[in-house]
Amino acid sequence: MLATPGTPVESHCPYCALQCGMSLTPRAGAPGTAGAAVPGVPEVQPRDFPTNRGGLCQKGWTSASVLGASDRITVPLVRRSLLTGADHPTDSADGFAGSAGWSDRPAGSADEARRVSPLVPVSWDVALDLVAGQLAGIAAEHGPEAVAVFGGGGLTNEKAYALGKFARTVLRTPNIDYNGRFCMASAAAGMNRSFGVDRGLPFPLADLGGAQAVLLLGSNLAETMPPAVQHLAGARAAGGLVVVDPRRSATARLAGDPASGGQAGANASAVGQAGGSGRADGAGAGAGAAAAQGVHLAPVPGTDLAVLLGLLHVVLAEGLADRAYLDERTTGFDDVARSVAAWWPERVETVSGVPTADLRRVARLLAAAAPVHGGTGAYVLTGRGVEQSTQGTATVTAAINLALALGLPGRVGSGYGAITGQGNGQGGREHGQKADQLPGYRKIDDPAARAHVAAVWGVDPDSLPGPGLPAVQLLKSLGAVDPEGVPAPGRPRALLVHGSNLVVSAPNAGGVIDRLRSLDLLVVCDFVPSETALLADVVLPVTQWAEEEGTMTSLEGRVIRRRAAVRAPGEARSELWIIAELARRLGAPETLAFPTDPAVVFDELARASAGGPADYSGLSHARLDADEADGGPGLFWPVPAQAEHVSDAQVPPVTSASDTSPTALHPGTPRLFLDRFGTPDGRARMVAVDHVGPSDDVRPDAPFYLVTGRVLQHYQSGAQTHRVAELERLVAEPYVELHPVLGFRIGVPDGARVRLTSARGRVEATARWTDAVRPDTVFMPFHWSGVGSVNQVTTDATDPISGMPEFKVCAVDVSMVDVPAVDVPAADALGRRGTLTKELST
Ligand SMILES: Nc1nc2c(c(=O)[nH]1)N[C@H]1C(S)=C(S)[C@@H](COP(=O)(O)OP(=O)(O)OC[C@H]3O[C@@H](n4cnc5c(=O)[nH]c(N)nc54)[C@H](O)[C@@H]3O)O[C@H]1N2
Ligand SMILES: Nc1nc2c(c(=O)[nH]1)N[C@H]1C(S)=C(S)[C@@H](COP(=O)(O)OP(=O)(O)OC[C@H]3O[C@@H](n4cnc5c(=O)[nH]c(N)nc54)[C@H](O)[C@@H]3O)O[C@H]1N2
Ligand code: SF4
Ligand SMILES: [Mo]
Repeated sequence: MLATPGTPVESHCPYCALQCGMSLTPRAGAPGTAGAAVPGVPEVQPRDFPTNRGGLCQKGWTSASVLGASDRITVPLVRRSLLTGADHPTDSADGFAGSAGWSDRPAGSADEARRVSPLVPVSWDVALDLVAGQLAGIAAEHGPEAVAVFGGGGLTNEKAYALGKFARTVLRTPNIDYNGRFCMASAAAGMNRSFGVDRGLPFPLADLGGAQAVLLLGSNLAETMPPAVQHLAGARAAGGLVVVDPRRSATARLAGDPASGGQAGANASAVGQAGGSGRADGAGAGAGAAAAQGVHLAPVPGTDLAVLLGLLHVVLAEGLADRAYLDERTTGFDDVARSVAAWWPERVETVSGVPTADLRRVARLLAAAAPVHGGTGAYVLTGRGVEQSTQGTATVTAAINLALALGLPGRVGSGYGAITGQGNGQGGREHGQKADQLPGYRKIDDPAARAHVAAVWGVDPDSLPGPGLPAVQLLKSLGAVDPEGVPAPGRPRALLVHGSNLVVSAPNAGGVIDRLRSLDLLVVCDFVPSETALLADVVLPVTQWAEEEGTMTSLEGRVIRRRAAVRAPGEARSELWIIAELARRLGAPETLAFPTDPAVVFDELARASAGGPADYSGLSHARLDADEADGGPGLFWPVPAQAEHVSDAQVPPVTSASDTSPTALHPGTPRLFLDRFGTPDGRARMVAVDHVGPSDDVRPDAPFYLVTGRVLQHYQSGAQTHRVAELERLVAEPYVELHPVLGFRIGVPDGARVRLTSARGRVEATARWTDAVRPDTVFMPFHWSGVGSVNQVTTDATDPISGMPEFKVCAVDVSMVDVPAVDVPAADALGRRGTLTKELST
């Protein structure tokens, strides 16, 4: 149901996992409101929601403009050379809103006609028949595993679920994984191993407000979730905010440190800026806040594990552990205690550069905040800075061990959490688009899980494939030929991409682009011509957030509703419809249903999840709507269908006022682990881990650390935010942060063009001098493509347990670029499929 003009629709921001509440008001009289033929851009206003409390960041404020992007894809596109005569479009057809179409460009390397053939608009029937025909042919000749699927943590729960079901039942391929492998995999692996359940924050975010200390490892919350900073106010006031980051990030400045004079609000330039239009960013997000209090530790990149082992060493050596809690609620403590014995502070300082005095101070500060010592509570939180590492799972484990030793997890007002990143980064890892997983966070190799889900789907459990390859290995395995050009049977030859811009965001992106090139068929669903869409054989236009219904699961595990406010432009369709149409064309029997109504898909998802760790069986769109209308507290999973089915009920069952049935509804689980952990014996497992260091360490020919991350104004690959003029104006080009001492030493002045070279490739950008980075380290955000794409340089080495790539740290050489390279689109720079340029209409 679409909104009427002037009537606000309550929904959430399309971008990050904070899922700030916003209301979308279709403009009165504007096109795109109910009954109108073309899309509109609704007005965005923040609304009060527990994570953002009325705040939005610049991306949220400007998010609606992407709905009306001038190069929005509005019809299916196919390489002309793949079409038979009858399918050719008319010359006047135009697949892009507001553009004059796309023209051919001379071929870079013309060894394959298809690679240089332009993308042309076609009807849905032509596009879907072509995709289904090619997929069927490839699977018939090379086996079902020759078709692979790549999903995304931005997809709604319904889409992620439908995609996993489609892959396992129609394509019957094991090869499905998603970009959450780049994002959440190490946190997930660590939490599953230690707690038996992976919900990023096992408590509501607002709980942080009462804590006396918060240890933030590798998270730049002040730029990546600005409105969330208000939840740190209590810890800051108590002098207990500890930020671990090799950079003095905007978040580190909230903790204050000697180099910035311990000043409050020093982060104003990063978080306090007002989107260029006088708007305030997240409420209380830094500027003007009370005197910043806390500690900033700036370890050598990739040495956080040593720091955590050292912190636990001090806690144990000084008798600060919560022994009663350890005895009652954990196993494995003795092993862990032995393993940290060798990490005395002086050794940690040698490895990480963190002074022993700081280490002791932080250990004592955290212990003092712990309930066992009469504190009001402490949290240990991790972000991508420590998780995107070949020892990411080990580092998360060490963070959990520290929290357990202090008696924090499973206590109201204390705990461990991982700060989930993408909009549906939490739900996206629960419903079956992950290589090793079935809906409800079930394991695909568990016979009972297979039987349950197969029964919901109406298929034989034996017909379900087993685990597939995790993302980085999957991408490396793609292609009809191997990297040496030799035909290689058994590799995936077709790839369907839903919600990821791999060309920009995958590690060692040059290699990924080569693998994408070597496919027989690349199909990309997107709403804008991302760099990955520009490499595709078929591009299918999809709806965006404000044009569709569904659910998302926030970083706290709260299941929330996404609602449609405007109509989608042209022929853009929901992925649910695309999946259903492909399933039908691929001969799925009537009994194998692919509903297109998100509420109906959700009901099936709920049944499939019943009894799994992420149990949504007590939820429906109607219940979520009613809870919100009643001003309810929100519903956090697990929410089993029947209250009595919950083994770990933390709150007494309630009957909803809006529900007339006599059955008690489960109220959801805002706080996990209060009585027991999700392990078979109910105790948290402490696992001994050790520090090894980054896979690509500094050496004479690559003497500097490169760390990568984000900037406030841009989101991920930039496919969306580069299309927002206001954000582009604020951060217009790729840049590299380097310390003035380094700049002097190697002769790279501020503002010069600088080149970073690694064993994989090179990247060029503008040098920005700042003393916020260590002199041995450079920092670059990953939001750009082409010569400014830092993932041309990053390593694709992965964590042995989680499969997560080491985005955060690698070794580079840094040099001055004398002659600026010509900045060309990524696809074109690679001299093949990128044969399209957009002609600007004049
Ligand atoms: N503006 C913006 N916000 C976003 C996103 C975005 O693209 N843009 N993306 C969303 C998503 S998907 C995610 S996953 C989150 C990510 O949110 P964060 O984890 O906060 O983001 P990053 O900037 O990737 O990394 C955080 C910090 O890690 C530091 N770091 C790098 N190497 C190391 C190291 O070895 N040790 C330590 N301790 N720190 C290190 C970096 O300097 C950086 O300041 O943000 C979400 N929010
Ligand atoms: N060097 C470096 N690289 C990194 C990281 C880092 O810190 N450093 N961080 C990594 C992390 S944490 C992440 S999460 C990844 C993210 O990187 P990507 O996976 O590339 O994520 P996005 O840029 O959000 O790309 C999403 C794409 O899908 C489209 N899209 C959005 N919603 C939908 C939808 O509902 N359906 C479809 N079909 N398309 C949609 C968008 O237009 C966009 O083109 O990047 C990773 N890469
Ligand atoms: S913090 Fe995240 S959810 Fe909130 S407005 Fe910004 S991008 Fe959107
Ligand atoms: Mo992410």
